[in-house]
Amino acid sequence: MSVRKLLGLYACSFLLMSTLALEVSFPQLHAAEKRPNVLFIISDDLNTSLGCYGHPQVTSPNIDRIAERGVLFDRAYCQYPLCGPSRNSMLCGLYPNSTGIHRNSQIFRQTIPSHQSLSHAFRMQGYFAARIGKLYHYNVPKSVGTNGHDDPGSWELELNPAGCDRLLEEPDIFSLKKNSFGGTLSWYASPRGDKLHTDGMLATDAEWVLERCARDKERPFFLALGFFRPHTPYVAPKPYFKGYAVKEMPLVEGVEENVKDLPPDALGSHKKEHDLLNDDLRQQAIQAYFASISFMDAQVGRVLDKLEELGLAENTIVVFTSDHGYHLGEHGLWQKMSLFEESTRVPLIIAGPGVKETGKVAKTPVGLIDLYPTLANLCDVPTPENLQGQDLTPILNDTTKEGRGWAVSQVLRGGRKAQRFGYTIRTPRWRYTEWNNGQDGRELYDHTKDPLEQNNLAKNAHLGEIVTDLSRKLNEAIVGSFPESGEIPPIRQGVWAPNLTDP
Ligand SMILES: [Ca+2]
Repeated sequence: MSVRKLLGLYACSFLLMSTLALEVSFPQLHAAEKRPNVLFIISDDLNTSLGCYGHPQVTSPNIDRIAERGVLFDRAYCQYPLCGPSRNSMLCGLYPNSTGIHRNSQIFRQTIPSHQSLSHAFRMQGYFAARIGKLYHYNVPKSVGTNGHDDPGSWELELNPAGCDRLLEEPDIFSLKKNSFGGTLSWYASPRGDKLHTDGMLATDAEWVLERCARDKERPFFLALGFFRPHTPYVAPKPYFKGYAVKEMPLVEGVEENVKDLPPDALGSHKKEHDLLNDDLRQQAIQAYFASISFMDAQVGRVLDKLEELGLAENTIVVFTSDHGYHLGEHGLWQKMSLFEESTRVPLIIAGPGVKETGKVAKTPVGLIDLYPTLANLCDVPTPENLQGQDLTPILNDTTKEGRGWAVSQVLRGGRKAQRFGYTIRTPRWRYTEWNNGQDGRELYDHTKDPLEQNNLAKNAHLGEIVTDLSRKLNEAIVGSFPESGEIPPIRQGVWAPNLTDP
């Protein structure tokens, strides 16, 4: 037999075996045209200051469009009010006690390296999975233009544009703390147009990826798009500032009176430089935060338009969310890392195939942890057995369904030697919080009378039974937030953990 014939036979049998392997590994590939795509949009540090969430001033016509054709979750909560821990939890479908990630600049491959992330599970079923911008943790703005603390195994394509906000304008940005932009309040009304900004470039890249996805009719896609705004620095093109007159920006009144009944850890996210704020600076900061939201919303609109133009909208599930909420002066706090409603509550909207109750609002508390099992179910993607969230599909079909009926969030206080957790549970009526197992204080708020959480009822004798009941519920949820071993997985150095060095 000639070498050529031998090679030919080998090639034939290899092809045959490859085809068989494909049949075995990807049994659903042939049904690809029926499987829905996923467009997963996440904004950074965005609270519910959106038109569709009833905000009286912020305009967000494009995110509102998603809500009109989907289900809006009115009580959706992050599991940890900080970028890295929240995103690892959401994308792993595990509580932070099970990912082992409670701080930024870490990735779950350091703690649970063999776990399949959300998009990894889609990849295993033949989906094309792409990331544009911030999905896992990124230092903003330092890591913009890099992979940040990304997990390469989650994606087939990663795009990291950097715009004028990162490359040109930093010397012009006003900041409460000199030369610090991402960690503190900082803002700038840019003279440059949308498409020169990082988030504008993200939308342009998303258009490009969608055009290529549209050509491949056989292969569904999971496109994850992580916008950076309204994370600090609040940089947006000037025209977006015009809709928000500085003097009309809302100031929080009566803070001193309000915080008297709070345990110190409840206010542990306060930063020293926030004491430099006066009312004028507060209003300027809020104006820039709102402008950044409207700018980001316009970029979301460009991507939605492209989805429609390409005829992809009908078979694409669109998710819009954020990694945690944000304070704008409530309880004297700014930014994130508290367990109050403003810091834990996130926008969450799911639209597209499989969502029956279009334009409806679901009131039952849910968590970002629920996204993984929900999207996997909607797309018939098998998941790891240890996921800890619930499938929201029944609520997408009937928004009066209660599901689990509560959501839990946690946060770390103290330095590495004195670290202790605070945990909070949100039910339809109550928020109940325990600091360091209750040893460092408790909080109880009745949302039917006190939506701004200004009256801590934890010490009211006549609510003793409520406190006992919620404490039991919270502590059961905490036990359930750990892996089967009961131990938080340690951070391991030297395991596969690429891209962990900041530029
Ligand atoms: Ca964030």
